[in-house]
Amino acid sequence: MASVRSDLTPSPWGVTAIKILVAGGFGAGKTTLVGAVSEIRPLRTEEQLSELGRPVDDIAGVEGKRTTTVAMDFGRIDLRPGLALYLFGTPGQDRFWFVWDELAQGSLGALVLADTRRLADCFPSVDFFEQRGIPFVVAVNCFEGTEVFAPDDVRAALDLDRTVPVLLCDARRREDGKELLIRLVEHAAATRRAANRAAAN
Ligand SMILES: Nc1nc2c(ncn2[C@@H]2O[C@H](COP(=O)(O)OP(=O)(O)OP(=O)(O)O)[C@@H](O)[C@H]2O)c(=O)[nH]1
Ligand SMILES: [Mg+2]
Repeated sequence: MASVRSDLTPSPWGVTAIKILVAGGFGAGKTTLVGAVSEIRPLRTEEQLSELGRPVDDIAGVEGKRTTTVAMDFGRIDLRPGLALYLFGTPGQDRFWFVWDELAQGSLGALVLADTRRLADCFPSVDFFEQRGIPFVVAVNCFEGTEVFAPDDVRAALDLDRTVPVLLCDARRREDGKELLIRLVEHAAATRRAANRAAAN
């Protein structure tokens, strides 16, 4: 897969391209978020959930779900003129883990979507980005009818570092998605500055 440059140096034609991953557990709303914010028609790789998959596809809590991502989602948004974000949505199910390393190459950071009905499902994403030193923001997707938890409670439950932003969102709302992406880019830039300072001392 061709990698997308995700440093903050503009290309010769003046556009800075940043690669962002949208991760999180099965059914947390990754495909929905990429589709909501993308300014191009998003690429999706959705397949029907089938009776055969029932023993391995745990749809408890998302019983209305009919399809699942089997490779990736792809979208693009210009946060401002000259700053393009390329969004790569990961597949949520364990059996597609093998594509994650490839997808993560060259990424500036990640959004980790969390569903508080199945919070533990986002642990593997959190571990993945922590282990690789990839900055991430946790976005709690507030599905209707579910209990709303304060961001600090979610941070404690996930045992996150206090520097990791935790935000509430509705993955279907474009404005929420944009806000998350802005926070992520700011967080990644702050993380990089802190690392550079530490290296200089
Ligand atoms: N009510 C509500 N439904 C949502 C929201 N976000 C996603 N959904 C629905 O929840 C289901 C799961 O969303 P997806 O975007 O497919 O989730 P996903 O994380 O891409 O799922 P996988 O690729 O299978 O891991 C879909 O039926 C969406 O329409 C939300 O914020 N509120
Ligand atoms: Mg999906």
